[in-house]
Amino acid sequence: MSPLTPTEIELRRIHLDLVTPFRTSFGSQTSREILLIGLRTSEGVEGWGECVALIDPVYSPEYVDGVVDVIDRFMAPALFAAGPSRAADVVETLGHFKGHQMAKAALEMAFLDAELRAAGTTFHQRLGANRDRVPSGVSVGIFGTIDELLAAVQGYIDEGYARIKLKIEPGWDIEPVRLVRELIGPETGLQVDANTAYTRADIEHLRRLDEFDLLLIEQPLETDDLLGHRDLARAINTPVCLDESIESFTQAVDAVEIGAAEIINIKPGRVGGYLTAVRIHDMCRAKNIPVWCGGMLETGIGRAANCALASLDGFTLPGDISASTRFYARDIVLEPIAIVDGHVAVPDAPGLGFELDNDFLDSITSSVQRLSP
Ligand code: OSB
Ligand code: MG
Repeated sequence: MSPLTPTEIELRRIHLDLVTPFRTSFGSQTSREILLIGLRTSEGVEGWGECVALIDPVYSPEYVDGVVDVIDRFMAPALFAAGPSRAADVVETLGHFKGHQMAKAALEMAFLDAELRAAGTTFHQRLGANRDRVPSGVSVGIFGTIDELLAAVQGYIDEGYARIKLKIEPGWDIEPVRLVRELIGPETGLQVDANTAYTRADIEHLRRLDEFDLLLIEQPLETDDLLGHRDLARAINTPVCLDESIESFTQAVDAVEIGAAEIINIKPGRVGGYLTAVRIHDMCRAKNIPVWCGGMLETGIGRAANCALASLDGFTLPGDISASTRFYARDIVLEPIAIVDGHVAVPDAPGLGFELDNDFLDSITSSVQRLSP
């Protein structure tokens, strides 16, 4: 990969309505305000990244306005000052700024897309991944009634999804899981995600999930409660998987080492970028810890990149890589991710693997800010 010299970093905010409200233990979303990063370079190359930060700091500390601020004031100036850079240099260039993983990841992603396009290479090739399609799982929100939940799950089963993930919280756990397991039968993969809604006092309660043969329970306890997750993992049979708690390579190593993470949900945005995600994947593979690719309701930009990442061999569980239509009536890319036989195809276009639908993108753009050296 040849280094690229950034001449402009575009911060573009877009608005997209969700096809159906998505409720988790941290809140309900009906639309998304997403930050896209456009990178232009003196070599005449363009690349795009998608920031996975939500509009409020309710999943992690980051939120869209904060990301815009930290990029505008600190990160873009550092990248301009660094001059010609490869995507692999971005982590180090931004390394002296603490935290802000999603901001860093989105910037690295734009460099990655640009340099892959310049080289005429796909992300999949660069990763040296073997599979050309990956199984597709779907994340199902919390509903007002069990009937609505079962109807939604049946719809996803009819679409062919390879596994179902149910969002849970206290008061919406054992019974919904029991009824969904009855509906989908013993063969279809089923897992749950609590987004930190439980405490160490709930260990006995969560043990009741053991009878449903779940693939895993994702992030039951608080983000910083690694020892609580270790104790839970020892107490129940359902494998404990961490999402929110893993914000870096080191945290992944430590969580595995102490037995707090029996499985890891790898989200590139949460860990500071795709290249760090690959390092976590490699480490987990060496330690026989299964990983899967999480989702953050991405547009076709992030979805394309996630498909390529998830085609690495260590991603042995289906990811939250659903069809674009799971969340959006119309995607911002020309070839939205689609599901065929329960799988999504790994993109084979140079770059991260998407082409923007520029007319539609412009029509949903709420603001554009252009940063230059
Ligand atoms: O915890 O995995 C999560 C969406 C937003 C924030 C956090 C999470 C999720 C999901 C949806 O579960 C995953 C997807 O994009 O399909
Ligand atoms: Mg999660």
